[in-house]
Amino acid sequence: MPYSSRYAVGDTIAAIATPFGEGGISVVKVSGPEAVRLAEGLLRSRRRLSEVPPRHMLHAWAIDPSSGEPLDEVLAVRFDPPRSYTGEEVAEIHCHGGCAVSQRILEILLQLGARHASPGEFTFRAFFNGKMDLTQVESVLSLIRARTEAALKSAARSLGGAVRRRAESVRERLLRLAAWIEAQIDYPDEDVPQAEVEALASELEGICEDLEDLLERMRAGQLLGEGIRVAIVGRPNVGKSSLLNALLKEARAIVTSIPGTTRDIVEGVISHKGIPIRLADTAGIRETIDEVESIGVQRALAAARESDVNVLVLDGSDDLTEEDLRLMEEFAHKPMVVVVNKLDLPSRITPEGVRREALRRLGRDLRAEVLEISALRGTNVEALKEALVRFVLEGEGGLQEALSSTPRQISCVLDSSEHLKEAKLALDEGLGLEVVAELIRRSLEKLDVLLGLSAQEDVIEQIFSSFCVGK
Ligand SMILES: Nc1nc2c(ncn2[C@@H]2O[C@H](COP(=O)(O)OP(=O)(O)OP(=O)(O)O)[C@@H](O)[C@H]2O)c(=O)[nH]1
Ligand SMILES: [Mg+2]
Repeated sequence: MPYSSRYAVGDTIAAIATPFGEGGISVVKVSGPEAVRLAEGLLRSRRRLSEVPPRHMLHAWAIDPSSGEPLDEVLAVRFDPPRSYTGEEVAEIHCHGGCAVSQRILEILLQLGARHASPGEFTFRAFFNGKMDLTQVESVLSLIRARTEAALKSAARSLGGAVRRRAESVRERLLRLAAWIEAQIDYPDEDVPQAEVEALASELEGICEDLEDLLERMRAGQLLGEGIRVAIVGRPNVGKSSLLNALLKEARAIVTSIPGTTRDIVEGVISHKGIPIRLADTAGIRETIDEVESIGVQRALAAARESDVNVLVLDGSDDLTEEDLRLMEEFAHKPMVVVVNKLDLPSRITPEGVRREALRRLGRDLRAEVLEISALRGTNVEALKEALVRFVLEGEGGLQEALSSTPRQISCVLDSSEHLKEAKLALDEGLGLEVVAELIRRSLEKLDVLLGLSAQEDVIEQIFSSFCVGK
């Protein structure tokens, strides 16, 4: 049973579910055993809320019980357990938008005996009552925060239980394997029929593949929510800041002809095909004795390490330098797009030339797209955006089936999958069924943490504390 000392359960809670400020309507939500009775304490209408069928709107007046004065003309609705968001009895009062009315209705409900809900408390009750697992809880937040349509879709899939169903199916298969091993463990290993050991090995492999597939979709979902982190790097004066400005279509970063202009990281976010691209313009990388610039160079290198993909900018009006090749070598191990800038000037570098030099330097083909652009004129900047999202579309197994997820979820699935790979290895190496069983048990534990079946109190509280009041 999920537990949290922050949230009590069993009493009736109330909160305003809509944002503070002016709007068409505001919704005051009440959940708990007394929800309908408390709402009836301030509603006047021809029928009582408890007499109307659940999920049917009732037209009513909200009355201030202390004065008998009408407050607002409202609509009210009730949901009976377990068919409500929290799984409990729920009443909602939909009043006119604006702060005063909803605030007064809430105050009356509190006077009548409701407790003001803490942030995320309605969702905690949904989790507590088994209406949602922890992955669905986290996708509520992703849904609220989604900034693009693609992110919204992947959050909706996770909220619908796509991660939960896949994790549960793996869990059930693992439980079956664990039970089978349990039954064999009393026999010496050599007595277990070889065919059955082979079946175990192939089932383990199949489950590992399912987890890998789940991971790929979750990573894609995370990229959709968080965006692709892109670091624009290169030696000084090649046009990195000009490129950032061209991508953002605004003069965000300072551009001058003096090498070493950018010192700190300059950030901006754009969106292409529904995928957020988080850009970081960085200081030109070179050896320097200037203390400020040198810190900037360290930050540039850190940004390039932490990014999902790097854009290495070269100055096409200049010769390819030793520094350019050194940077290419340094970043070649991760996704990269090489940009030959200043296409509007007479060119001294071609994409073919870049590939030839890279082959000589790296001893293998450059696994990166090479694009010619002009940051000054905006030529081919769209093609660069396209190349950046293509990397995600191809690298993360497509976004059609992306599932929104959090780093916590990804690390649970990753750990679970690692333990299973170890289990498979242990089986192949004949380490004995007891070792295999122990590794399967560890893998199962990680799935339990993922779903919140055995989540610790601090993890639960950390997740719910990022919610707003009324959710
Ligand atoms: N002709 C031409 N000039 C460009 C282009 N892109 C940048 N420049 C010029 O190159 C110079 C350096 O541009 P920046 O964008 O400041 O270069 P940077 O790479 O950010 O330089 P640092 O911040 O010093 O590392 C400026 O004079 C720009 O106007 C381009 O596409 N064509
Ligand atoms: Mg710059």
